[in-house]
Amino acid sequence: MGALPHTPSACTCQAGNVIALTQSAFRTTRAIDTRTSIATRIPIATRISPRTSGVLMTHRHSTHRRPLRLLVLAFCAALFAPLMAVQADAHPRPRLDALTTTTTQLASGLQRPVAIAAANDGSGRLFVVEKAGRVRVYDPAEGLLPDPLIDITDKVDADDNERGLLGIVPAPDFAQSQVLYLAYTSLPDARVTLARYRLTDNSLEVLLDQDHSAASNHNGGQLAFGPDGYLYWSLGDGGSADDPPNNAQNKNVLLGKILRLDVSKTCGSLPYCVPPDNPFVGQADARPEIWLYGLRNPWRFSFDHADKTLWIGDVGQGQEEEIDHLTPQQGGANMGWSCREGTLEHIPERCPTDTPLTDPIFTYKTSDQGCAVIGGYVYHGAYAAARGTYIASDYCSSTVWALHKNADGSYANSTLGTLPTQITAFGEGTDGELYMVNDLPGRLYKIGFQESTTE
Ligand SMILES: [Ca+2]
Repeated sequence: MGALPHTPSACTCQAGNVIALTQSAFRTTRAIDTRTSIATRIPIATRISPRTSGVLMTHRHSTHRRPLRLLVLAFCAALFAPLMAVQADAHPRPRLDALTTTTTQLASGLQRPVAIAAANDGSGRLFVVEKAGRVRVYDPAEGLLPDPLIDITDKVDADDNERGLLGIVPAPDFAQSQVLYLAYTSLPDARVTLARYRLTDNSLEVLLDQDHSAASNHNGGQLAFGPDGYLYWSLGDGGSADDPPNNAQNKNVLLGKILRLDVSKTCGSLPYCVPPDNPFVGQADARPEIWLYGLRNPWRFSFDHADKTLWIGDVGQGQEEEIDHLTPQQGGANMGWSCREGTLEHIPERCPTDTPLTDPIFTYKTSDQGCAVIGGYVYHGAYAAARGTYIASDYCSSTVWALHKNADGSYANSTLGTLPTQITAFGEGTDGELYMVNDLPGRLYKIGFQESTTE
């Protein structure tokens, strides 16, 4: 059985033996990419050790030297004030190379879990999607509840490795409405489907679907509400290899895209509305629902609600796994596939002559360093040194990639060790903490961070 978002022939991971490997590797690995160590990019002002500052501040003053000391302090304050102001305005600067991840197992016994969403109702619950068509509940007080919250297995085509119930997000007003949105491959004709589920009456209302019967891989399936309140949904390119119909570059079809929808109201016969500022509204030969195109299998994406940016993990074919980072002003961007795979030219005759391509901000080698990127989240939890860091991983290598945008627009990256094997998805708690689930092991973990103490 291969990776969920991708079916690599090279990945022959078996659940049992890789778990054992991970338990030991997890504690001992401190894989730092020294070629791109973030330490060299940290401005000097931020490298002042708190310990040194503390010694300075607690040094006993002699009374007669106080005026001179005050002058020195004033000079130092004047010298550093502009730098500190710049730092306060910029992103925080975590020392990525000093961190490793930890995991705490919260639950086991899940059947091929593929997505996590936090209940935004103050309960602290996590909703965990099982590929066959169930939504399970992890309650912090009760653990994993035995009965599913939702069971739509009779509506879900979970054939092959990549079809199934793949995405979930609660409505922004979930606490009152008890509405969730689901993304799945539907029976009987394998359409990738966006639907609204009401817990009040267990009703399922299809909002939008797209034929995906030609091949079973690359279903996409991430759902998230953006900082703008609109619902974003990712769809894979239709599957097979090399995107035979060139769907991703064809704006007339929804495959190989991320869509942006207003699901808070209806428009005419549509059970949703197209936001009027979507990039292709009113344009001939383009579906107005499209926000981004040229994607292969954007299995997992997320928003950083602190700066409103969008992070995408787009699974590669055989050369490069890629991570994209876009501002809200980049709607309409062409992300390159299948003209390019990652940063590499793939099918040159499909490269547009009139449209610039948006490059990934980070890539790694598919066969050497993993098999399928699992896009994650920017961390905003309790561990201060990791805040503001985008965390992603890979289904086969379990490597934790940490990315951070520097003030000059460049990106720092580091690896923070490895996670338990076969990660399929990250989740973000309402408190900014991160979680993960893994495929055949069927476990839910909370992710933490610790400072490395040894070289
Ligand atoms: Ca791309």
